[in-house]
Amino acid sequence: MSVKHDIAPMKQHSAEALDVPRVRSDFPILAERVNGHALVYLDNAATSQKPVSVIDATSRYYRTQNANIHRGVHHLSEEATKAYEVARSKIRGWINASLTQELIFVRGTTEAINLVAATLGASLRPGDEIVISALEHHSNIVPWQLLCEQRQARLRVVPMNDRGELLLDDYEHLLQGGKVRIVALSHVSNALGTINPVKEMTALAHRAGADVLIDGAQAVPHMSVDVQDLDADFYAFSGHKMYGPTGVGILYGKKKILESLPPYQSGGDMIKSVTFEKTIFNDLPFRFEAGTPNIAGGIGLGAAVDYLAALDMDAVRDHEHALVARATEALEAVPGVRIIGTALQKAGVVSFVVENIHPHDIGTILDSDGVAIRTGHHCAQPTMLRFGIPATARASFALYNTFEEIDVLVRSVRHAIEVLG
Ligand code: 7TS
Repeated sequence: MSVKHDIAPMKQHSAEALDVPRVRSDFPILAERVNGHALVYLDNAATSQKPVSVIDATSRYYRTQNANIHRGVHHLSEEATKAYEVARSKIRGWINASLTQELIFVRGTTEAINLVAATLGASLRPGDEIVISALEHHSNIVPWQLLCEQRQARLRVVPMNDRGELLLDDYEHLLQGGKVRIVALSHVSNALGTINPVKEMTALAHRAGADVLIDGAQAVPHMSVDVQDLDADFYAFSGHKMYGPTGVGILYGKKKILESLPPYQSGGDMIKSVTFEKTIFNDLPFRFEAGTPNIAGGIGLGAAVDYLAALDMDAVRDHEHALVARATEALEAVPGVRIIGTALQKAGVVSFVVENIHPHDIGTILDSDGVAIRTGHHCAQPTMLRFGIPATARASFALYNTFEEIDVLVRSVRHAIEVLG
C-alpha cells in the first residue's frame, strides 16, 4: 500500500485550550431548557447552533443594509454588495483559496455537488467512470448516479473495512483502470465520523488523470482546511454546519477548471449581455450565481468565519477529539451498546446502536431528558447497509459541548435501556 492512513494525528503539543464556558456564552440557544432539562445539543452534524455575532450580522443586514446586490447605484445596494463581497473574501482567506473568483456562493453542499455534476459531468462520455466511496452522504451519491444514467458512465465505489476506513488498495486498483474522470469523496463521514485521507487520495486521482471533488460539509466545522494544500479541484461545504445560517454554502473550484465549465443555472447576474441572438456570460464567480442570492446568509457566513478565525482551530479540533474519545469510552462501557465506526482518525461523531432497542426509541427517551441527538440512517443508507443495520443513534459534537454533557448523554442512554430494555 502506498498511502499511509493516519493522516491527522493529534498534535502532541497541545494548542492553547479552548475557553468553552466563554464560547458557550456566545450561543444564546444553549441557555434554553427542553422538557424541563437544560438543553444538551448533540445534533451538530445535522446543523450547528449560531453565535450572537452571526445572528446580529444577518439581522443588521435586514435592519440597515437590505437591498439587492451587484446592480443598484444607490447607497444601500452598494452597502449590501460590499458586505456580501467582503464575506466572500473572508471565506477565501479562511480556506486559503488563492482567488475570490474561485468561491461560488451556493445553497449548501448539496447544491455545490449538483453544480459540479451538471457542469463538469456534461463532458463525460459513455464508459467513463466516477469514483465515490462507501461512506458518502446521499448528496454525494445520487447526483453522480443520475449523471451516470445520463452519460452512460459507470459509478465505482471504494469499499471500507469494519472500522469504517476506506480501503486504499482497492481505491488505487479502481484508478488503474484508466477510465476514471471524476473522484468525489467526503472529507469526514457524517454517519461514522471517519476522517478520510483526502490529500493523499486527491494526489492519486490526479496521477490517474481524474478531477476531484471533496465534500467538506463535516470537516470545516472541526479542523482548519487549506484547499491549496489539499489540491482538490473542488471543495464543497454548508454554512449552517459551521455556525453560519442555513441556505448558504460554498463551492470552491480551481479557476482554470471553473473557466472551462458550461453554465449551471441561467438568468440574471450570470450574464454580461443578452440579446435574443446571443448571451455573453459573466466572469467568475458570478457566472455560476444566477438570480438573487441568499444575501443575508452570505453575510452571516462571513460572520461565522470571523467567529472561527478568532479561535484556534487546532484547539477546537483537540477539544472535540477529547469529546469523541470520552463519549466513545463511556458509551462502550454501557452493556448492550456497540459503537458503529471505530476508525483511528475520527472527527465530531459517535454513532452507536443498543442491543434490542431501536435507535428512534433511544432518541425519544433522550429527548425527554433534554438531550438532542439524531437517529436514523443519516442520509447514508449504503453505510448502514455495510454494517448490516437500518439506523444508528448519533451524538455529534461542536466546539461548545462539554464533558458534563457527555455524562448527561450516557446517563440518559442508561435511562433509555432501563425503560426500554
Ligand atoms: N455531505 C455531508 C458529509 C453531510 O453530512 C451533509 C448533511 C451533506 C453533504 C448535505 O448538506 P446540506 O447542507 O446540503 O444539506 N448531513 C446531515 C446530517 O448528517 N444530518 O443532517 C444533515
